[in-house]
Amino acid sequence: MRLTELIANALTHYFCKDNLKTFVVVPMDWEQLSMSNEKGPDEPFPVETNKNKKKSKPGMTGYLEKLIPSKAIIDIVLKEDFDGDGLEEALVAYTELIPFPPETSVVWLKSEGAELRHIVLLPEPGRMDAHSGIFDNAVAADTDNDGLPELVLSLSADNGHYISVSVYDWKNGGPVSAWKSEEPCYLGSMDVADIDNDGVFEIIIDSGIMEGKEILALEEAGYHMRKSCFYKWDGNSYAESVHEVRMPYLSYNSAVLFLEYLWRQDYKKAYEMVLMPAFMGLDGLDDCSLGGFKKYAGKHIRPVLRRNLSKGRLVPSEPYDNFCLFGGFYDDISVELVNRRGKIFIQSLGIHKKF
Ligand SMILES: [Ca+2]
Ligand SMILES: [Ca+2]
Ligand SMILES: [Ca+2]
Repeated sequence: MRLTELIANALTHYFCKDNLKTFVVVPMDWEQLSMSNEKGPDEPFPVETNKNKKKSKPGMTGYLEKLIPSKAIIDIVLKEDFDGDGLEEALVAYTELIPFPPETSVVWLKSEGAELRHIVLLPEPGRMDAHSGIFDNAVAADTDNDGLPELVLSLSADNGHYISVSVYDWKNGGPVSAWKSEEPCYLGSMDVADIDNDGVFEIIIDSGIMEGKEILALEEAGYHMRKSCFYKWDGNSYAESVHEVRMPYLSYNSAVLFLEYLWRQDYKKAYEMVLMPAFMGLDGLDDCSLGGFKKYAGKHIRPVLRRNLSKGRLVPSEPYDNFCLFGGFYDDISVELVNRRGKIFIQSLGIHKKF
């Protein structure tokens, strides 16, 4: 077929369409012509069109039902104006569990006139296998202060042990990779919020850290101390800053650190964390100095830690804002916490003999 015939053929199809209820059957040649005409030099993803001629549900739903394998699990559905043309596009992430390992895909679906077109957006290969996870979070938010949303995508891999966060921006009519977290984040979670109230969103990534292992049994399902970082657009890229861990992990981190300081006999640091005189009860009324605390902890707490840790590490239970529990061989140790003027203090420590 010659080029003029191709164009004429395509135009006929174009003007015969009335609305999105009718799928455009684009001739194969036109699809190729369309791709070669529209794909600019900077466009990194192939543009495809739906070629299925069967009758289908109208609109984006029908289009995607034909496109996505029927056994795939839909992870995320977003509808936003990503490219700033005033019309909303659909973004759908899905996972195919069979064959193993699972494979993830992200499809961006846009209407152009009465025609729907899609681009398959796959996660970039990183240190972890990018195709063997599932998308656990996706947010459309303006993180770079240009007034248009980017796609912030969190891929959870290795049975949820690691997440990797990517940002896609829209340039030259299609999505391009704008940023990705450097390291996979252990037991991570992603959120987007305007934490400094300047009208631009920051990307927040919380993740587990291995601190506390001196006293804690960090089994597979155990609770880990967490850290939090936020990533703020600096005009060129996303600059990393420390963010405060949210509750209940703020309490949990405090409780673990407190027990660890006592175990290491770092009484000064432990003392700075307690609410006095409450922590020592009646013993604290006459002397709640560092010296008094050291004597109290040496007599009532360290022997308990010693006898339990001689038999194995403590097993943490689900943390709460004001209460954290650690199971030892002989005793359960509870740590009660209180928030005073925005700071967490250790209010009391309970020892509960098991037998
Ligand atoms: Ca749009
Ligand atoms: Ca933006
Ligand atoms: Ca902000």
